[in-house]
Amino acid sequence: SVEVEDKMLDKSETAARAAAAGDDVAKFRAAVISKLTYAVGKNPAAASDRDWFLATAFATRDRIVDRWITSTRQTYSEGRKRVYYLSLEFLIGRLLFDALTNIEMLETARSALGDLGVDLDRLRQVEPDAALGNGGLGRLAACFMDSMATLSIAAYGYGIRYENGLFRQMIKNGWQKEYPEDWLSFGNPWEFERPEVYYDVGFGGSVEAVPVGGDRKKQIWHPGETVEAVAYDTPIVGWRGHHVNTLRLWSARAADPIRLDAFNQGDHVGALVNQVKAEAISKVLYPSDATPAGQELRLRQEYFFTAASLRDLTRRHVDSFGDVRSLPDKVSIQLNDTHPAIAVAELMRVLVDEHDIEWDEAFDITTRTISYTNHTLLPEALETWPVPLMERLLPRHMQIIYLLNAKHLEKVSAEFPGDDALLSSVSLIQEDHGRRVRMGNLAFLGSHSINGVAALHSELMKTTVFKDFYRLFPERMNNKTNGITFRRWLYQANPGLTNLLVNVCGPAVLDDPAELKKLEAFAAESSLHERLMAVKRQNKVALARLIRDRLDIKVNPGALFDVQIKRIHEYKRQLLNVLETIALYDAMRANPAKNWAPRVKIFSGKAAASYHMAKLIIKLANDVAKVVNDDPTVRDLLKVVFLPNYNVSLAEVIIPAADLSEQISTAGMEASGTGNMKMALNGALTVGTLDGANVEIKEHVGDDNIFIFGLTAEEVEARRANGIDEYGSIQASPHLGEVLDAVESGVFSPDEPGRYKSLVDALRHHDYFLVTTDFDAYWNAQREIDVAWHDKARWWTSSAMNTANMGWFSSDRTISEYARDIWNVPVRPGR
Ligand code: T68
Repeated sequence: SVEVEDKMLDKSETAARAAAAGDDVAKFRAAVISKLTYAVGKNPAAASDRDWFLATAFATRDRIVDRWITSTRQTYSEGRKRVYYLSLEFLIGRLLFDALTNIEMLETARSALGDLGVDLDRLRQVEPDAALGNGGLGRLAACFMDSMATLSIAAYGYGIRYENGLFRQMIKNGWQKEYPEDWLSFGNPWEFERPEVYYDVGFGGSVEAVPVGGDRKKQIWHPGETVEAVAYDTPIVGWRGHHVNTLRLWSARAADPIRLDAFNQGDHVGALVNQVKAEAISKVLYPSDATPAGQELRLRQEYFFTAASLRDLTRRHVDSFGDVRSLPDKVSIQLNDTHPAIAVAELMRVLVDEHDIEWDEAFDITTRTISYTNHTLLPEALETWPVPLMERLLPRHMQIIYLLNAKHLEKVSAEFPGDDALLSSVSLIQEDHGRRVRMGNLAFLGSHSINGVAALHSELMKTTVFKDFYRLFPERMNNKTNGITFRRWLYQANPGLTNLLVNVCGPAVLDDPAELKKLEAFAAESSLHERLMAVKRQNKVALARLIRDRLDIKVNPGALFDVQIKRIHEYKRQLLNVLETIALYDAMRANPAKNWAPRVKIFSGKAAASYHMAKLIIKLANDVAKVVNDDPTVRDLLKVVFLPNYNVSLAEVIIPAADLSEQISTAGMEASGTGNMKMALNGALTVGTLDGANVEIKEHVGDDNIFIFGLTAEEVEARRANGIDEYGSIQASPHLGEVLDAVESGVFSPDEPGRYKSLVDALRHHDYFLVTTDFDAYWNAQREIDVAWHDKARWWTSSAMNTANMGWFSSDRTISEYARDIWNVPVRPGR
């Protein structure tokens, strides 16, 4: 463990601080005992680790609450502009170390518990992960919450309090199996239920046109069904605890039973059915990433949390400022992908129907308040909803969407007369294959800012999904390259490296990641290399222990840890990595004495339950692992590991131990990536395509310190247009043909030789993701990596150069850009 705090003090202060610290340890110890007794109801002799965890979390939470109330009151009294981050996903992970690190109490808590004979690191492990997200999009929202608090932005996160987070993955006989993740079963010490804060959210019913004098009519929506959204608040404390924001998650509750009874005319069983239906909304996170779930319950989730959030924020705004007309000056609403895009229609409804504001003014208020972030170009991932479903579930919103569309298309045809192709592409309604509402177009039309999440992705948005919208509103589109919070992904996950960096770069590095650059001056020094190696070694030993405990596989911490961790997806090309692993295995067996870099290939990630190809790739990785790990010829050269149930906590162990970071998506398909940033920051070298943020990582760390291979996005597009020559690629490759033959014929699946027939068939004939095309380039990059690995001076210089130059990828930088360019709010780094 590191005593980071000590490094930040000059010597004259140290003694005084030590006395104060001792005092604080005693206070914290007393607080934990008090919580254990009066909040958990246990005496120390009978307390389990879980009881101690709860008591410690409660004691920690108390230290946050006063600052939370102060922050909230300050925002109110200063009349500050507020930012609302609407996201269907927040992939938070554990909070105990996060909170303790940010309020600089980690060592205090450690000693206080130590005095009681309790090990803080053991308590850390009993906290369940809050996995209210699928992958990068949800994790980005969590990093942003940390940075918005750190920069003292008055921000609220709004989402859903799913009872079941992302499924727990088990690997049985090599296959993924999904089990529910019941993260709330032992209570959640971080949240505050607010039973008094709830809103009715309506669904269905009808719209009545009521005359209001002259020939004017007012539309009144009479929902056929209402569900209550109840607030649960979690304080989010920023770095050094200067500012605390709120993450408000909505839970669905049936409208009160008496009303239900009336609704069901005394039918109690019917009432129960309705209760179950209402409460289903917040029961479970949709576990598909990058492909829309396309089901009614999903649309209900989207409207449920968007409507509740808008009601809550307009109420707060009117309380503070009296009039909804000033909304754009005092409120920014950021839509995290299109999941909350119905906000555009809902805000129009609230302004026009409930506040009697004229249509055009309402639309002006809406667009100046809302902005939208896009996270994918994959056409199959763009959300659309069937018009009949929308009409049934949200009849008034459907009217509003039609009206928005009519006015929008009218303007477009005035500006570009006769351009029917343009009209149909920018329409909010897709007309072919059954009429559907295009949520991306709705979000774009209703926003003043539309951003992508890496430079390449934002450029591609202008030429693909939003090509025609870009013609109409070029000034609205911008880039905000993603970032990660260094508090979680460096200070908490890698205290060894953090300590080293504080020593070398000075304590200011903890507040200003640009200070990491100071490492560069020492990057080539062998004394630095020794220290970096020692830190990495320790992290690898810890990971090796975890691998042994969970999988009963022994790996050598001296080998190169080659890591691919992310959702399993064809475009991310875990298959390319597995095929290269097989080729490497063959080559090692053929020539074991060659100068190979001994490797541990580490895979981890979940596949959507219905994504058959992704699940088959998991099975292949596990089949290959079995063969390789049992083969004595490569015993000291190669191991293959698939770690089950990838989540934030597992990532915190793997990332600091990675030597090589696999970022090998088909160019043009990964919007940004953020795992790439986490591993590079922790000193791993990247092997990657010119995709997403890899492009910018390369620019920052330097061409010599990253291994880039494969087709560019432009070349990918050209190949797809001109025909992908799978046969030619396989013929030309010295290794690939043999690998495919082996997989196809059942070498890795003797119990079912035909298991991978379809998979190999697809590669031979419809290789959309260009695995065969990029295979040789990838193989060659890996052999260059073998050479670099043996040159220890070169490797560790590169590793240092990565860490030294990743400061720009802090989510504090990203959020500062959102604040300046999109939200127009000040940032105040709390140094
Ligand atoms: C990811 N998207 C991008 N989507 O794939 C990744 N989608 O490149 C990027 O770094 C990250 O967003 C942050 O910008 C996702 O993670 C989803 O998880 C998702 C979930 C539901 C529906 C669609």
